[in-house]
Amino acid sequence: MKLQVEVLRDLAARVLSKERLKHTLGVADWAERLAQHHGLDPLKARCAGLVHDLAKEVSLNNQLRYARRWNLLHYPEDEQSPYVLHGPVAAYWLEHHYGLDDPEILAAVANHTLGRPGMGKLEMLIYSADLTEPERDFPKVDFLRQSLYDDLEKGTLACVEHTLIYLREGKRPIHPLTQLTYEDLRRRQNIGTGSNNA
Ligand code: DGI
Ligand code: FE
Ligand code: FE
Repeated sequence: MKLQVEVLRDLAARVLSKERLKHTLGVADWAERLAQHHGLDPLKARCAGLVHDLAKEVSLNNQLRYARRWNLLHYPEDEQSPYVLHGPVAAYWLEHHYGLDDPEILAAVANHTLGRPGMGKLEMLIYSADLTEPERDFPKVDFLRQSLYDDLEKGTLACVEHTLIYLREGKRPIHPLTQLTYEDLRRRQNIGTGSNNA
């Protein structure tokens, strides 16, 4: 399937509320800019940004129903915190019902909320751009934006670390994939620097 930005933008505009669309367009712009800066494919980044939250406004009950039907439940926490399912549900729908066949975009959409160990560059980009798009406003957001601009891997690690702290402070359960993503990114960066104190 040829990637057509206008078609995906229209799709997002059709299924999302005004507020969520604004966020979505912010993610798409910021992801595209970061992709250009880091030598990644800006078109893929924009497309992934445009569709990442496509299932976000489906009721949680229906997200759970789809996730069961499509075998997307892998952890008990998926059912305990079903709002983490909108990425995998959107990716499955885009692949099987919409014909989107780019594996990097599908992975970036599926893993944009929790990450996963072994994330590729586009997955990191969408995970991080989602947290730091221009509409986001929290004390550390400018620091995270600059980190991402300086170094995508280090910036993504800082984003996952921020999410872990935010969840802990709010006494919310940490999904195993968030923890595993954090440990994986730390390990990869230690290997990159030759350090062995993981
Ligand atoms: O869909 P968005 O709001 O744009 O952003 P998102 O897909 O990153 O979802 C953000 C929500 O996901 C936010 O409320 C925190 C939550 N989240 C991310 N990682 C975890 C998590 N929630 C729990 N309980 N555990 C996690 O590890
Ligand atoms: Fe999301
Ligand atoms: Fe989002």
